Amino acid sequence: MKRHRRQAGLCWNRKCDPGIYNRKFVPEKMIGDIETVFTHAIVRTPGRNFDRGITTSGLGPPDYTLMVKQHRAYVNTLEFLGLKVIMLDAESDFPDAYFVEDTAVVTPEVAVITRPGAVSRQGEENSIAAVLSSYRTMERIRAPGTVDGGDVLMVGNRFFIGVSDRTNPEGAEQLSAILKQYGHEPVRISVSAGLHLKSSLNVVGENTLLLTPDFNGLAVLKHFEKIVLDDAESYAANTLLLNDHLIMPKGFPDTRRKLEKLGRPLIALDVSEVQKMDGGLTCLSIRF
Ligand code: CIR
Repeated sequence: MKRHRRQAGLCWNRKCDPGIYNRKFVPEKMIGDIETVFTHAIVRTPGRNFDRGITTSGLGPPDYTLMVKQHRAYVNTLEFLGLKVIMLDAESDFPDAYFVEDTAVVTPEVAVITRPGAVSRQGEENSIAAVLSSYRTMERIRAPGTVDGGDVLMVGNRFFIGVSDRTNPEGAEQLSAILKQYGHEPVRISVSAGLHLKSSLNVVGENTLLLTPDFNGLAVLKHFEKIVLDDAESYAANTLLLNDHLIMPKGFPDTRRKLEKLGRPLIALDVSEVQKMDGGLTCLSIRF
């Protein structure tokens, strides 16, 4: 996989709120040799109708003003980490469209536009394709295949693809074939718990995964170091490793202690309103 080296100190946003970070940003220490540096992110403003999105959380009605504030803090964090953020407008027909991650899988070589698994979300991908076509060769998942980007975890050249209620075997097959064409190694995992694969499994270090107990013991993960979450903190599995920093949801002290041992700068963001809509930190952006 292609690696990019960021020019130290040139691209972080000094205007963002430093209060949300627990360490000072040290550009020259930021990029480990083994890690991809992401330079761009696509995000979408949550619409006023975001509370009409799909949810099973049972956490009560979300608050729009708080959601916008939390989303802004998320965008500030991406900018702080050096990413150029491409901000799209809300889509009135698609209340879940700010969960942009589900609409594309982007590798250094190709953008695969998905066909989201929830019928109410099919069509969100069109405006994302228009943006990504300026940056990558384009491929598409076609009917009857469905794929949600939340089911796809990139670990270097390897792509774990969750087969879930949203990503069907046909979609996983199409995505695997495309990824192989571009030299990547797809590995399928059956998603036995949680909405998406990345609701339960994420990469937090070169060879280290953060995962819920449900996914511990999978043979395809046996070569990785693992941090297994306490059941009560399973939501924190959706932690995002981005440009050498870990972005985790606020309010999960046991997970925080475990992640601190990795020695990476840790940023905890309040995403209470996102959680109410079954989403998490990874879902809110497409990073490339
Ligand atoms: C949905 O059910 O599709 C949205 N309410 C939440 C999507 C979250 N996306 C993600 O985890 N990648």
